[in-house]
Amino acid sequence: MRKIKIAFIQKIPEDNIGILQISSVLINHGFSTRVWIEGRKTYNEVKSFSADIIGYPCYTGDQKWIFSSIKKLKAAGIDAKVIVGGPHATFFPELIHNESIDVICRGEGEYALLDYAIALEENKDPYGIKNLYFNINGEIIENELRPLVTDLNTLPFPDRSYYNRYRFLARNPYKIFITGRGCPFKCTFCFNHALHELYGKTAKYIRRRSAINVIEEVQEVKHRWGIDEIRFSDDHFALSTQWLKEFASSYKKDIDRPYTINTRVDVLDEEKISYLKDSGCRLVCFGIETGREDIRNNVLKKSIKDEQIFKAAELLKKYKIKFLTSNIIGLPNETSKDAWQTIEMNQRIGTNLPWFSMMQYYPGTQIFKEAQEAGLIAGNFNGDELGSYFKNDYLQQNNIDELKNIHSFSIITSRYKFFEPLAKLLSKKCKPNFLFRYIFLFSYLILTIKRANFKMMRLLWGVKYYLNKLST
Ligand code: B12
Ligand code: SF4
Repeated sequence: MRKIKIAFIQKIPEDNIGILQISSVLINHGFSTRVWIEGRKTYNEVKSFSADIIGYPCYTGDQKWIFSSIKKLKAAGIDAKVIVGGPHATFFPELIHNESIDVICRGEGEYALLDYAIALEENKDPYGIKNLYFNINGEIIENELRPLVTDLNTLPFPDRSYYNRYRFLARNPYKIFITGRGCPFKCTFCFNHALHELYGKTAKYIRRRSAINVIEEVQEVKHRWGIDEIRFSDDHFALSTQWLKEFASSYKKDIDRPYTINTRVDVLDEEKISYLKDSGCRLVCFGIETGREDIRNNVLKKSIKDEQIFKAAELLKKYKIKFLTSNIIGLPNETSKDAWQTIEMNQRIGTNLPWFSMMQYYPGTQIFKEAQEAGLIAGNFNGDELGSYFKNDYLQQNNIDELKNIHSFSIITSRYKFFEPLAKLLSKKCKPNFLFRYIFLFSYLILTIKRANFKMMRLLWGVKYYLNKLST
């Protein structure tokens, strides 16, 4: 066993596959690691663990939480190297200028953090390690990116051993899995095109684990901790017919649990849907984004036609698979008429679970640049204002109040058309207010309960989860 110890601290009690994956690579190389979900006892426990390196995964909007967590580390007398990775560190490497951070990791973290831990273990100079930026008393060192992990089957399964300490997570009926990395599309609002560009055209960006490798991992988790339902968090689960065919036949035989996936409608055909149905897929999530086909394709570069959405919805209904749609309100220069068109499209296809976010402008994305150039977001915007998918208080657009109201009524009017005339009137005439927000929060709660397919035991788990969150 090596001397150097690595602690990870995450904010929310969900399986964070990124850090679990890095942790398993470190363990395989003889390092001790541990993952904490931040709570009251965390800092004392991290101190007793005597961590040498403390790693944080950072999503845009989480940076303030990370800074406050680092302060608590220092207050507890913990003197370890702090490394921040994940999407925000990748697209906003300026984070390294914050003096409380020693290192940031851009892109994939497995072998970058491993090399860093080895360098500290062996007292070697770490400053040339690829993917890493260093802040040495104000002097910044920036290293280039290393190639992506090409064969995902070579990675050990994510280290889920923190289930042994967080029993409520072990009992979580939903387990999250990732079967691949990368997406071939270039939607302007998503991190994929930005990451692809960062790695360059020649990089093998789209990678998939073999179906057998995935089934083996699911079997192991099912055996050790139990699984009620699976959420495959891949951006595109149904990309390849051959992969899906192989997966579906083993899954039914060896796992046999309901599952949910994300995919695009243009890749869904009857053959794929039949494999999904036969193997137990309960819910398919896909993006409509906006009901305006021209905006969807010209501004968002989604490359999805309305007719492809209608066709996929019909096929999913034919096979009795429920569907959740992702929709966005608050696109650049969006009018209230455009936003209502999005809601009307959901009414028309009979979406079971219409999910609506307010547009999030993440640094590094094409749409962020365009909105900034058009003066829709302030020049010094650095993502600190981002936080929840459902808020956007920084878009400098005249109709932002009306758009916020439409968002508040979006779920309810997508399901109940008769509510639309009143919702239109209220959205136009009133300022955003707490009553409208409560209407949104209530409809979102119902959507979440339906999405989770709650049974009594799951409901009890959900209550325990929140009590646990409150007590930590
Ligand atoms: C599943 C998922 C979720 C789940 C679980 C999140 C979690 N904590 O794991 C839920 C639904 C809870 C969720 C919530 C959110 N998510 Co989310 N999510 C995803 C999704 C679909 C998969 C994540 C995943 O497991 N990827 C696979 C792993 C292997 O990759 P990875 O996480 O990027 O990790 C690698 C590197 O980033 C790096 N790395 C990551 N952490 C660290 C830490 C250290 C120390 C180091 C060295 C390296 C490192 O190494 C890892 C291995 O190579 C991604 C999209 C995607 N395809 O990645 C979006 C994504 C990560 N989410 C995103 C966002 C914005 C969020 C939210 C902030 C949304 C919100 N406003 O509430 C929250 C934040 C939650 C939180 N604080 O943890 C964005 C991030 C964009 C950005 N610029 O930050 C993404 C990229 C989607 C997008 N639309 O662009 N999410
Ligand atoms: S298809 Fe989905 S995952 Fe792929 S780039 Fe577009 S939004 Fe991102």
